[in-house]
Amino acid sequence: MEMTLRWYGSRSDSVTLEQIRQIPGVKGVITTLYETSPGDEWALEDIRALRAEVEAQGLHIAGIESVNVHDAIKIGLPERDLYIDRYCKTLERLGQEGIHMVCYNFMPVFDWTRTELARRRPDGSTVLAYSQKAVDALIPEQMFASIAGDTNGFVMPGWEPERMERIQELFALYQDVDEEKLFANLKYFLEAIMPVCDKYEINMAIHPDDPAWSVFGLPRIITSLPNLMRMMKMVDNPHNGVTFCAGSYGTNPDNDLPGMIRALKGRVHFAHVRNLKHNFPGDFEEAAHLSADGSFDMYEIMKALYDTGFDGPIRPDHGRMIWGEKAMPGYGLYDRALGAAYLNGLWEAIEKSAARGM
Ligand code: DNO
Repeated sequence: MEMTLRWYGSRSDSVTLEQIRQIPGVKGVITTLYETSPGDEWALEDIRALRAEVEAQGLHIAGIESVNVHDAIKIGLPERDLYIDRYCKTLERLGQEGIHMVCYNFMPVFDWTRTELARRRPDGSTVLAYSQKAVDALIPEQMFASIAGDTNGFVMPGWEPERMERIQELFALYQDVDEEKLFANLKYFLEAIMPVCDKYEINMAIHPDDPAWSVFGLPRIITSLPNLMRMMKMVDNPHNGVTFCAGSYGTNPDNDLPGMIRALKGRVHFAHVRNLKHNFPGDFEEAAHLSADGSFDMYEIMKALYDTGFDGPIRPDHGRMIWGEKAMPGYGLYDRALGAAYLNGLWEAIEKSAARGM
């Protein structure tokens, strides 16, 4: 595995490359062209400039999160072929620039969903949280407004204001898309991009739906092991893989996280490892990475990655806001750096125990 940190680029992130390279063991960043929109074809010179900027700090681009998929592809509209074509061109250029892992998602309308961006915990830190009761009390149009005040002035990925303005229109377009249709549209997309992935050795890593169930009646399919196995078999190519995001799958306590990793052996191309605390059914909040602070056994998650020979990029995921930092919710420097150090420690212990036959 390679420890990395997500970085939104110098125009959008409060965290700098100079800071990232001082986190022990972090040599790679996971980044994107944050100013692009889903459906854009990425220009080679923009990819090159991003790469040069990262490499000038002695780091490298370990993968892209995300090259977003246009809604026409998810809905299956006639213009999807045009957007797939652009997606392929983007993949081709990333491959040419030595980038071989691309994270994306197939969630309709909303990317990840939280109802609070700054829930206060007893130690004074703040975290992202989700309450099903709060979602049930909202209509989708209110969702964005309800969290907009807590973003610390940052544009949250997946929650861009332009996107939120089109919510009603998007809901109407998804009206006839059920789970079966969404699976079929995902298959169509994957089959179309696999030849480029084969040629440029690009590992596609689908991000789970977060939370791992339907929100506002929209279909969501990347939620559980049976659905993942269906997706892996549906396009049985090693480049069709997953982002194992512990925090997203773990929203559903029925998902056995280490068991899922083991079952997906060889198809986990990217890992987001973080912890959550389940308070009661339908209410969870994010926690520090440490096992004891939340509901997951982080050792077992890292052990499953180790045992299955995981060799892709890994990153600590959403951190708490601590020590007075003002950053994009979930993406400050301090708690993610603590997370990286902790995950590196678990990995070193697992590796050494294995070498000693323990
Ligand atoms: C949230 C992230 C997601 C993720 C996308 C991948 O913090 O994990 O926004 O990047 O779903 O396309």
